[in-house]
Amino acid sequence: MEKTLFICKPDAVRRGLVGEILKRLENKGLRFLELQQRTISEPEAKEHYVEHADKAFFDDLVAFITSGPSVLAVVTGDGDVIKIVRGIMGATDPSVANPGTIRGDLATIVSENLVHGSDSMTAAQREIKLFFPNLEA
Ligand code: RTP
Ligand code: MG
Repeated sequence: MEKTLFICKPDAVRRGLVGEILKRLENKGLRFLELQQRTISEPEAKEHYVEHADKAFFDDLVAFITSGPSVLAVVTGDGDVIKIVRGIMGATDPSVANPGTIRGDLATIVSENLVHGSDSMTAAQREIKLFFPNLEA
């Protein structure tokens, strides 16, 4: 079964929205192979977001994602799990994310958009290995 890395970012934990967010994935029929609350380290954050290393918002992004505990999950289920999770999340910018999605319903600004989900099979494998190195591939 396909697997994806899912993160409830520090804003989700601070706002007490973890249950609400995870419930949406569970209600869809997805399951958690791993589920862990911890603060992402700066080296992990830089590696995780390496594709954005040259962007103007990179330093703010790293500071934000390391600013407090996150909830990290490996999500699985039937079907195209990576695409399904991205759909439940909604567009990166909450101001254009559709109602019914996590970002569309619960967030307002792009820098605090509550959740992360891997955007491809290659990214999912890389990100799961980064945060859960002991999980079998
Ligand atoms: P993520 O990686 O966190 O799941 O989000 P995403 O795929 O929907 O968006 P991506 O393009 O990968 O951007 C990563 C995170 O960087 C922040 N961002 N800020 N213009 C900006 O200020 C800007 N653009 C992106 C967002 O928090 C986004 O989730
Ligand atoms: Mg991304």
